[in-house]
Amino acid sequence: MHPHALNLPRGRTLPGAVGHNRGVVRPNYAFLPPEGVLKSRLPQYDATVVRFLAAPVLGARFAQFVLEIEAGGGTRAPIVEAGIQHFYYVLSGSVVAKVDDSAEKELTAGGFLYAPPGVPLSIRNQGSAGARVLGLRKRYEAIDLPPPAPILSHQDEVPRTNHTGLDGRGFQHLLPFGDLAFDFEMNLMWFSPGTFFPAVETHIMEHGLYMLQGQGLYLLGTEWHEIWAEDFIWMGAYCPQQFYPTGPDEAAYLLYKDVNRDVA
Ligand code: UGY
Ligand code: MN
Repeated sequence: MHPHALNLPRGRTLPGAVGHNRGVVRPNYAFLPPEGVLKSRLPQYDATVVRFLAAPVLGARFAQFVLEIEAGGGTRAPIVEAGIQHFYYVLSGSVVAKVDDSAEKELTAGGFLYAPPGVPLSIRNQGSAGARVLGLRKRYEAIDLPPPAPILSHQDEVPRTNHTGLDGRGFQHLLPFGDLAFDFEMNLMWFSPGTFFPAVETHIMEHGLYMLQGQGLYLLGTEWHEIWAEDFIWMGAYCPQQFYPTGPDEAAYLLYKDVNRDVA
C-alpha cells in the first residue's frame, strides 16, 4: 500500500502493513516487538521515558522495562525499596551508576548493576547523548542466608562458558552462578548459526528475554515466532520453548530466570 494512503507523515515508514503485528499475548507467554510498546514516565526519574515489558498485570512475577534516559536525566533521587531487588543493563550510551555507598561507576553498553533489596541506587546520564537501559525489579525471596552484595560490573568481565557439549553455544552468568543467596539469574545466551537447545524446554522457571543481536525463530507453546533485536518475550512457568538462530551472525539475548527457591 502506498504510504500516502495511510495518512503517514512524509518520510515515515511502517514496519509492516497496518494491522500486521508480530506481537502475541497468551496466558503464559507474550511476544512484544518494540514498535507496540508505548511510553510512560515515572515520578522517580527526570527526563526519562519508561517502556514496560513484563509486569504482574501480564502474569509475570517480576517487572521488566526499558529506560530511555536523555542527557542530564535519570533517577531524581536514590531509589530504595524495601524487599525489592533491582538489576539494570546498559543497552546503549553510557550512565553513571552508584549502589549503596559504592564509588560512582560509568557503565557503558554491556555494563550492569545489581542492587539487593532495600539498598539505594542511582543511575544518571551525565553525557551529551541518550542512553537506553534495561531494568528489572523483583521481590526478594529471603532464605536463611544473608542477601547478596551489590554489583557494578561489565559483561566483558564475565567469563563465557559452554556446558552443553554443543559447538556454538555460549553463556555469561552476569550474577554469581550457583550462589543460593540469589533468587534469579541474568544470563547472556550466545548462539552461532545452526545451534539450538538440546531439547524443547518446559520448566517451572519464568523468563524475561530481551533480544540483543541477530535473529531467529522462537518456539513458544506450539507457535514459532520470528525474533529480531529489541524484541521482548515473557515466558511464564512451563511455557514450552526452543530457539533456532536464523541469521548469518551470532545471536544473543539477555535472559532473566528465577532460580534457587523451593515451591509448595
Ligand atoms: O536456561 C534456560 O532456561 C534457557 N536455556 N532458556 C531459554 O533460553 N529460553
Ligand atoms: Mn528456559
